[in-house]
Amino acid sequence: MNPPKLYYIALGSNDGNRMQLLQQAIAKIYAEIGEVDAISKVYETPAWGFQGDLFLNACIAVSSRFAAEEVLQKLFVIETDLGRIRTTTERYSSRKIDLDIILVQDEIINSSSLKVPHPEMQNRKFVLFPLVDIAGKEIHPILKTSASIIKERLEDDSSIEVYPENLTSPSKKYSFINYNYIAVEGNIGAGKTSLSTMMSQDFNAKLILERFKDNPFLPKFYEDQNRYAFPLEMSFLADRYQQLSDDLAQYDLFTDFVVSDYDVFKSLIFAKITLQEDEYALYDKLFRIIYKELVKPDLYIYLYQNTDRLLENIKSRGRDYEQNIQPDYLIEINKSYLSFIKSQANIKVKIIDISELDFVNNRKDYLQILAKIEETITLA
Ligand code: PH2
Ligand code: MG
Ligand code: MG
Repeated sequence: MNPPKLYYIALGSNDGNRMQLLQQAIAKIYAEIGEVDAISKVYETPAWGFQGDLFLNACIAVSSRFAAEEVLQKLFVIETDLGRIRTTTERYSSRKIDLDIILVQDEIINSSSLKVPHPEMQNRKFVLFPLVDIAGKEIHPILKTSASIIKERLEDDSSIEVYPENLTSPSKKYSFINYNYIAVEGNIGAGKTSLSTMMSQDFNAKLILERFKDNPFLPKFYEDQNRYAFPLEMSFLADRYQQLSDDLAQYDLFTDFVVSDYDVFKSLIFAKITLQEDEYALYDKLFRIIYKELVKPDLYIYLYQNTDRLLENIKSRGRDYEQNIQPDYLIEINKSYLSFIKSQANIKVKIIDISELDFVNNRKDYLQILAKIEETITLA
């Protein structure tokens, strides 16, 4: 999961209800592209390079996990949704909304569809004034100078006025960041690692990921279940106990916010399915002793995903030893999780049905999941 990148996006409008169009564009950028970290003042400027009505211009900083080409495509769709009509005849014409990528961190992009930094930025007051409000110190990766210095060197002598209204940020404040420890659970391939990684990036949380790769019994187990189930489950339990007790001890659970992509109880859930009855009885005894010692999550999230999509995800992530997993096995794991969840009176659990969602590729779906997590705050 790529960490978010910081995009500076210039907004302009000289046709229709300009202020409303800028605000609507920001709302859509927040819903489709990423967190809006900063918003400049609004400036009124004469149309530059063509005859037309006065523009309102502004600039925003957006942190997004999407690649620049994807962001460009999404901006294009937002422009169209807001009534932008592109004429092919003239170079410039009046427009309801124009959304341009100005800077993407220190990246230089030179594709046929996208040039970053925006090749005209150093010549335009209507870009640099708002940009410097929020990004004065950012260095232009080709000119090797800061946005503030580029602004001082401007030769554009057109007029520019601060507009007396401000744009507002659509960003939400979430109370769930006050939890100390959230565990994200779910079936194999449900998206536990993706969701916990995204949350840790966006909310500055410490991330604990299961070290599944290190388990030497896992590939053997998928070859010969009966023979390797017990050592597999024992070694998972030992690893999980060690990791959670080490990692959780490392953080100050009163000040840090920790997210993990598993909860230690999964050991018992899997053991119940994979072990013989007598083996399971022994395993359960050991599990209870270990479980007592561990910090429990303040919130246990269960991502429910349907079997077909689990199988698709398992296929597309391509771990060799997982490729023979059968639908029945996944169905049984899901049942086992749900019966565990029912039996837990002392842990706050939130089941989130993600079978109709794609939170990795679709930010609206991700925001919907965050809203569901936020609901748990008001639950007793
Ligand atoms: N955008 C243009 C051309 N001219 N002039 C002003 N004042 N503001 C703009 O945003 C603008 C422009 C091409 O995108
Ligand atoms: Mg433009
Ligand atoms: Mg444009």
